Amino acid sequence: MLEAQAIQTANETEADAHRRDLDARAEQLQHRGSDLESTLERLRAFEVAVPSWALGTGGTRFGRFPIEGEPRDVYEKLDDIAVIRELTRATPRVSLHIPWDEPDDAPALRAHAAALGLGFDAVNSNTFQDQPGQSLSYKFGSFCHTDAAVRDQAVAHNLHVIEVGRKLGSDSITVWLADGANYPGQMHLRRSFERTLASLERVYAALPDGWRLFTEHKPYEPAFYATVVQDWGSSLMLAQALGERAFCLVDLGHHLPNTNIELVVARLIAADRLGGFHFNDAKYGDDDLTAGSVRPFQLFLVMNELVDAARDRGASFAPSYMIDQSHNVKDPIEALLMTVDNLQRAYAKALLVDREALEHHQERNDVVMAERTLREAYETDVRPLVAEVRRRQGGALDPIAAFRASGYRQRTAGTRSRAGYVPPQSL
Ligand code: RM4
Ligand code: MN
Ligand code: MN
Repeated sequence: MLEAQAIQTANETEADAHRRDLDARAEQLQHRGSDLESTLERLRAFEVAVPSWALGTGGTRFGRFPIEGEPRDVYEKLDDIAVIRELTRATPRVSLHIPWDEPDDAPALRAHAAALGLGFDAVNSNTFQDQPGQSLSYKFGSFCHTDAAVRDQAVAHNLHVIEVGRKLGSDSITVWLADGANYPGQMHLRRSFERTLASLERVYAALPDGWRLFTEHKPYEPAFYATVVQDWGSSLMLAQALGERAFCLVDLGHHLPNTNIELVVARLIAADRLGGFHFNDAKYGDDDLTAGSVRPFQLFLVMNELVDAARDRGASFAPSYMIDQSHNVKDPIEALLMTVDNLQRAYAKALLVDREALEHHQERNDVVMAERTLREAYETDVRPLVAEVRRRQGGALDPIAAFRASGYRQRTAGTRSRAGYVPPQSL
């Protein structure tokens, strides 16, 4: 946690400038016919889960450059996520990865989280790597494997992950499969999918009451010729075959270049199967960069679909929002603070879209005015709105400035000795 007055002290230095910016924005919005208070209220409802694997410095297969003070275990990761929650007031849940962050004592971890004001979002299974001591290898797949014993092992792992999640108070499991082939002919394209579905059916059958199962598609990597769950169509086929508690998870980095991701989102909403997101950004592939850093307009267009769907569907429309990033060169805490801020900005802009006007222009095929309606919202400087939502909940006007001023990283550098410490996985 931060020291008691850290956020207030940091906010005092920004208070006057913030008030001026907010007043100016309020006047502008009033002039346009938008209501500031109701926008702030809806923006406040936006929450996103932080993945346990994002707090240590990430890496690539070429190397990893750790920083002083990064967390050494899952308890310290939660401590860091609690700091992100204190500063942003928008990250009350953690998405846990098993076995990377497997708790030795789940009730103790749950109590540690609760003391920090945190709960648990979807738990994530891992059959994309062999773990030490594991009897059978996933080299040629897990759920799709030709050998029933390997499939059984992968199913058993997922049931274990559900059990851990149940103890933590989670209510969903995300399954991302690396299963696929590197060469033509290696894998029977239809049968591998059938075996994957049959394995997932066993996981689905074990879901506790009130739980949901998310399948996450990804076009390539680590399989470079064919991936079993390569796209949203395959993911949707699985969800529809499994049952009404199975949904598709959209990781923004899991699309081929130029894919219209907002259209993918719209289709999954239409099928009532959009389960959630892994937010991040990408230039080329599954780059796991800060959400909104490279393609902020795309992020806005995705948020626009979500706000539009919430308007049509009401309270029943509640996808899980999660982050999935790897921080190779930024301090992970600062990267996540930036991420949450970027997500809130994109969401705030989407809230400002004049939907009546947009529909009016769409109905009349007025292309220019329809596009201008979107641009008007996108080009609004919503930073004062996002800061105000944080301030009203006790968070920081400028989370990164407050974080730097707090000295938290210097303190952890002093207290988290790396002697005997095994660094996190490089992906
Ligand atoms: C995958 C996928 C999963 C994540 C792993 C670490 O590419 O995005 O969601 O758990 O990476
Ligand atoms: Mn992901
Ligand atoms: Mn990924």
